[in-house]
Amino acid sequence: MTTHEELFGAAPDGLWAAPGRVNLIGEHTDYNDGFVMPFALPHTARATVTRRADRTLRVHSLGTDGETVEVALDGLAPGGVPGWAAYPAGVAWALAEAGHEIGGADILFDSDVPTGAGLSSSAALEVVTALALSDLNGLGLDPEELARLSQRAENDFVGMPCGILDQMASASCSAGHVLYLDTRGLKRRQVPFAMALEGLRLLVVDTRVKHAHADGAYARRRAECEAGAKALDVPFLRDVPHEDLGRALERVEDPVVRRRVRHVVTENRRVERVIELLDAGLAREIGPVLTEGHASLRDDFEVSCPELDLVVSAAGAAGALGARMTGGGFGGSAIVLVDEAAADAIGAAVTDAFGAAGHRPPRIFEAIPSPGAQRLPL
Ligand code: GAF
Repeated sequence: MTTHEELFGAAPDGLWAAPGRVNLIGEHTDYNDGFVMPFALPHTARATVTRRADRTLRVHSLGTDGETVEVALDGLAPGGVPGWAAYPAGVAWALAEAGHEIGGADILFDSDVPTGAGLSSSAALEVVTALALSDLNGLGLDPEELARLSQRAENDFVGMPCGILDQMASASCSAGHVLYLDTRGLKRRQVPFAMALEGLRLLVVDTRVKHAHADGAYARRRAECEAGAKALDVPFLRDVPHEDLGRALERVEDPVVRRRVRHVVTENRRVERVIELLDAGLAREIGPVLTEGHASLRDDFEVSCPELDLVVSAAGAAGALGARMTGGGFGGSAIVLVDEAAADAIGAAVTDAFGAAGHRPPRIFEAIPSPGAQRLPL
């Protein structure tokens, strides 16, 4: 395997890691100023970095075609860097736009966060870059600043209008905890989530499908939510209280927008229900709330797909406590809450159902709440 020294001719100054995530509940709520509840996966993007004396950024990824991409820090402009390198280059651009002074760097990336699986491989790449450049340039940025700069890179440099869920998860999650995050003001609380202690397991089922046009559909959902907020004369759908939902829906004429509003308002309420149950030590009981959330994403928000629906129905039929798609949707992954003793049988039932439907077998693994971005010993 190519080493940092072979590639760049110098030993790295440091090693950093940032994780992918799953979202337990709170989907498509972040860009509505609402609530989310992710936790970090043990899968990470890792970066070894050497400072350079000039103003050049060289990036290389072990997971891609082997090209080293070289960009001039002073010539960075949105849309100017194609492919995966737009993520780290976008972070360098966002740092400069925010007035931070950074020098050139050589960065070698390696990642085991599955790509295209809805598990935030892009956010992991952004956040690891932001943290490494912050540390190496003595910027001392906190997790919130790292997440905001990474989101800015993705929104304005890469051109994907995501919310801040993925970047905050990667930057600020904590091992053994789920992050309860209010995306309005980024107030957050780390909530203990020790499933094993309660005889539970949370499985990730990566369907290994990514349907086309996902990015365009995401942008459309966001616009529909903005149209809903406008129709209701509120800044964001977060400002529609759950108890006013019936009256609010009567005021939205467009039937599509009405369904989007209903998803967002009920989803924020589901996050609150899950947090109440976790705080009361009733983790088992979150299962039905997860499954209800899936139905809302499938029917009202229309971001699921046959493969994700199959995971949820097959897992439910095999005795799962609850299941839902996680992340943006249109393919990617689902999460399945199971009793530990039933985990293997439920995983096998989902795999069998995929076979019977003519789909490739899914990739199934256990989700262990893991640390957020950090510097590691070399
Ligand atoms: C994607 C986006 F990047 C997040 O910001 C979030 O909106 C999510 O989809 C849906 O909850 O992961």
